[in-house]
Amino acid sequence: MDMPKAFSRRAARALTSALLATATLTALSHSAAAAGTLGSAAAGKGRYFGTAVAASHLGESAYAGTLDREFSAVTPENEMKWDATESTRNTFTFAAADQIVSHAQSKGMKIRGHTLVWHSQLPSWVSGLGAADLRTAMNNHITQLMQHYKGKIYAWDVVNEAFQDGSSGARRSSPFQDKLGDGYIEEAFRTARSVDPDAKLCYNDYNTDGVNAKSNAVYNMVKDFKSRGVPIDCVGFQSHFNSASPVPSDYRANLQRFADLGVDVQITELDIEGSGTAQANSYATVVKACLAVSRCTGMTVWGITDKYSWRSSGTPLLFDSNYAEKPAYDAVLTALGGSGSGGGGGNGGGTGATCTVVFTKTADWNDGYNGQVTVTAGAAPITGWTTTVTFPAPQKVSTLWNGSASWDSSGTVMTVRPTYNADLAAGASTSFGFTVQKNGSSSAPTVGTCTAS
Ligand code: G2I
Repeated sequence: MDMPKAFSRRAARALTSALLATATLTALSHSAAAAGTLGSAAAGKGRYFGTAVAASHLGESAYAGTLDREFSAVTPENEMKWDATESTRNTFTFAAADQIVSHAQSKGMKIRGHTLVWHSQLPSWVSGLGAADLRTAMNNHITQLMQHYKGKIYAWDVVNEAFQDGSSGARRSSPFQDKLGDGYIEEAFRTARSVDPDAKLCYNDYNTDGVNAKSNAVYNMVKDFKSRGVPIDCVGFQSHFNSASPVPSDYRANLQRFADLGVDVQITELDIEGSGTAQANSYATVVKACLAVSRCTGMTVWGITDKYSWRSSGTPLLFDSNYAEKPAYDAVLTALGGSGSGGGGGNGGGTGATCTVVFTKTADWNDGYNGQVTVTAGAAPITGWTTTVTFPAPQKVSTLWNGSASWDSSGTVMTVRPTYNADLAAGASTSFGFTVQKNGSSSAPTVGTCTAS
């Protein structure tokens, strides 16, 4: 009885689905809320769970399917960088980044903008400029990007990796540092605030995850910014770990000391090389650290599948190259308060029963909107489905049609099962809809997993 893990997971899901079909509404609510996905489990803790995304993979159904099922936030991996958006001075190219942004928006995902001012992936024309021209170009670049995405970005990495590694605590040499001096960082943040006052403005770096000379230097800069009223809202901790650079023992304490300065903290590019239990344990440590710091607003892994990771050979992510959930996935889900086994995932029954869900806003007015979720069966016919819809507080659902709802204890996660529309032929769709009172929040809800039987 040595079953491969993926098979036993699917079998467990089939069993879960079968049980759900006959369970009471209350039991349904508990089971579905406990199962969850990374995004829905994180939402239960008031956090987002994001991933870096490459526009070039969005057409791959397993890639987009895993993204849509599991994640509640995205960061374009390369598409918003300077070389991608302004390779020629003052000619802006947004197509690839726009693709990610509209995909994320259609799913109600948060978007982190990455990154405005960085020494790397900088077109050569920038390094050729004199100081005055460089200042103009930097502010223009910030302005054009932030204006293009105004109102759509949760947080921008305004300045990325501006400090040196090692014990010096010094700024890294770059065209900005070398020609404009220390003040360029402050200037970038001030310009950013003036363009999109609603976006959170972050400083983002690596090797700053524990208390060390580099993180001390960033800490002192943030402290200085806060004391002088320079606009900064958050600090990103990239968290690229491996055996040479493991999760530091003072990781949580380091996040906390930054939060204590009055900024949010976010884990922005998490990946941990390794495999099996050791990798899973390290991931759990990181997630628990974020959950222990109330101002840690969310975490982002630096990619979905090992096959597309920037360090693929180190297998640092939560899904293997076939998109199977790794032990690290289970550990993260469990740490987030979801269930690491038998729950989650978009693929339902062991007989090949699967379904997917897509949310669309069908009407929008001052204090309310109508939403519709389309449920589509996969390659096999299905006889039942359930899915979750998570609403940003304080939104309230006033009516639901073509589905039957149960709610989690927080009143934000609605689990929906069919009324008359449980049976779907392979590839066929049904939909349910609802009216929502905004109560001041216009954000879109997030659809969770679709589980079929
Ligand atoms: O290096 C890991 C990350 C460190 N922090 C900042 C992040 O922005 C950075 O991401 C990586 C991307 O994951 C890579 O995908 O940044 C690299 C560039 O510094 C990205 O690599 C580049 C390759 O160097 C290019 O040759 C390639 O054209 O990706 C490009 C697009 O595939």
